[in-house]
Amino acid sequence: MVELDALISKLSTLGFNKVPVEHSAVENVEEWKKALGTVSNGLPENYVLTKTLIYKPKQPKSEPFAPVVIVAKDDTVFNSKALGTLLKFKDMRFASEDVLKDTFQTVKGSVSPFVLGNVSSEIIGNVRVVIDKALVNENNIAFHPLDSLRTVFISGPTLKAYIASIDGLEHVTELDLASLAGAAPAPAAGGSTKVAKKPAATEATVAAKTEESAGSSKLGIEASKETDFSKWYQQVVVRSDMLDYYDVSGCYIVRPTAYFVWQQIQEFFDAGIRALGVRNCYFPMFVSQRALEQEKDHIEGFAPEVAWVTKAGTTDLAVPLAIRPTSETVMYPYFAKWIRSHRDLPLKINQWCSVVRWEFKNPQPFLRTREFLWQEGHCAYMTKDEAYTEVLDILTLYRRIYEELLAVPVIEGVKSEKEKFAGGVATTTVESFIPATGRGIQGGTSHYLGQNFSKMFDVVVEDPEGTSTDRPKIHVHQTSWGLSTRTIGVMVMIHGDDKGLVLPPRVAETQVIIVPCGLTSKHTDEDRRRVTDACLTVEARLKKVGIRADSDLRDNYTPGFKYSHWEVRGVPLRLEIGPKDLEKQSVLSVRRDNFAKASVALDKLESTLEILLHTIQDDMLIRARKAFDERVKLVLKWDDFVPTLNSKCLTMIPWCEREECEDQIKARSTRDAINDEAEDEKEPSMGAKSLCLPHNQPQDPPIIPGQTKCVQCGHNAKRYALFGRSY
Ligand code: 86X
Repeated sequence: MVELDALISKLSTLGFNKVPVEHSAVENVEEWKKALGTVSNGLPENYVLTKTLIYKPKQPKSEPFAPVVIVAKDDTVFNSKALGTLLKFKDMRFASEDVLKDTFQTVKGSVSPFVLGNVSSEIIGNVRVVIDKALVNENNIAFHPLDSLRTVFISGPTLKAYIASIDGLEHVTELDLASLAGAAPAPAAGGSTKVAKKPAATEATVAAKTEESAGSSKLGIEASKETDFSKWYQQVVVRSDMLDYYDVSGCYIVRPTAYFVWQQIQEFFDAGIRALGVRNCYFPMFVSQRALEQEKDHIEGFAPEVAWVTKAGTTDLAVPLAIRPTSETVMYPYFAKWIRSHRDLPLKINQWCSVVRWEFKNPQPFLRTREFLWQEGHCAYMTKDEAYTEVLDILTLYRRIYEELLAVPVIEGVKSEKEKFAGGVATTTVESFIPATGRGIQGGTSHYLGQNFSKMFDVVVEDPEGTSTDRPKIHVHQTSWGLSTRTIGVMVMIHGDDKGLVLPPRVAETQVIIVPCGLTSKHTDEDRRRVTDACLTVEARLKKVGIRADSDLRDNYTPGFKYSHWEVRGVPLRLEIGPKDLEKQSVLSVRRDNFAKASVALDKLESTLEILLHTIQDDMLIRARKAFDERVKLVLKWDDFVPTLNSKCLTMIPWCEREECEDQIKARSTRDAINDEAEDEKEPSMGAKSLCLPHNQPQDPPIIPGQTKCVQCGHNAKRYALFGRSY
């Protein structure tokens, strides 16, 4: 696809010397006028708006596909039938959305002459371009470069030079389109019958209608990650086929592409915990009211989120049943039953399941959903040390899931008193960061519960050191830990780009997509078969060495369409195979993460691609870590704290660790409180929380006990803490 930067630099070689003007997305000329009316900088004094219409004339099957692209002044009314006659086409019809996307890689509402740059070499020779004479002497002609969020103003000569620069484009005509108004077909010789402009139900009306209903064809990504992050995220998760919306608010369908990622996480984690002696199991999803309330204290704050089943058919249940929001109250009564002697310890179990928390905050695919998939591990030990060791072992596994599978860097640490799980003694956490919004996000938690729950649920063993007459009871030391499908949302947010999803190879269901290309009408069926065979051979060779490869041999789609199709879906590597590649005994690889192309010799196919996939995986983590590191700022005085947050960064501060101070930090960093107008309504205005006290403390400058002061309150600082606005 034509890229904005490339387009602008090309235009500048053709006499264009302005920058594109940005505005809200527009779907028709009225909205366009309005949007430009709100632009304060960069608007020329006089300009004309345009419409670019694409037709697919009805043709005999024997003729090659010949779309017609009309570039006209927005208020030019013309008769398409007359134009058709002129161009020797019987029946002019608007091109379908399929043609827009397959041939021009665009969608309604974003069509401009620049989509000509997307047309494949097989088709471009048959495309007819008609330029409205009313445009050619204009100085500032408005077009959307690639999407409807921007406008460029170019001159008539630049427009013509651009069109002339398209390789292989042969049929370009300038026409006085307005003269084609009226019902009568114009004479075939291109003579212009002057007929008064007639507001007939001609193309102008039809075009306006189609532009209004433009919306999206739901294929490519229209929103920009940079300027409209939340819309971008929604489009990416849906259009990459990761997820679909469901008719229960806050609930989403996890589709195979995303579920595959989850299964890779499951496989890795299951192997990890098995090595630690943890066994999988499954407990019921229902909790009786009595059991749930057994740990009333810690449940209290959560009560509004608990979902209840109260009926079977029309009959009220005798006792309503809660659906587990987490399984402490489900499991721990059975810990009490199963654990009698120290020989029953340690007890280490994990379950993969879904839980339900009926939140009322605005839901977000993967990040905040009313039902979500997770694993919850629950273990019981004789001693604190054993328990705490496991807490940290699990945290390491969580970090490795993020870093090694999802290519997402995290910071390990421990939560503050205010942010820890209230039912436990200490909460350790892996914290990640979404650069696009500047917000931190908790990635997973591993708790040391101490003896709090064992006291509530009476999970005890007899002291093995005791005598036969005096065996005091010892409450066990417990841990619990959980990681959810939020992982997937974090991965999408960090790696995705304006073309869609970018998957790290380790979690991509398809790691390599093979696309045949370079076949033109000049090639024989034999050539075609040779290319297809080569694709299938390459696929088989890759599968044999464990690379998840697939070929896209659909014959009703152009290579360009297939490229975008797999780009939106995040496939890490594309192989293009054409007749010329086969002559050279090589194929062309194109990386999804940075679009780098390389020629791959067929005799080194397997080893080269194994290395390439590892390189992509590694580069993605390196790139993400760099973006993270750049945005964690050491802040040593309060005056820098809020400005740092406002520049979409996290802060690392010497901190006293007092809850009162944390409350003050939150209050003082809320935008309202500081009267700082949000530049973007969608930016977080909430105050900062402590995200964690990192295990890995900054060393420079060191915290000197009794000397280093807390950045906010001036009390003695204990450790560095990571603070930020967060999800
Ligand atoms: C806290 C604690 C803990 C096992 C984990 O963080 C990892 C896996 N559990 C979960 N928590 C609740 O206890 C809770 C309870 C109720 Cl009733 C609720 F509606 C929501 C909850 N959310 C979190």
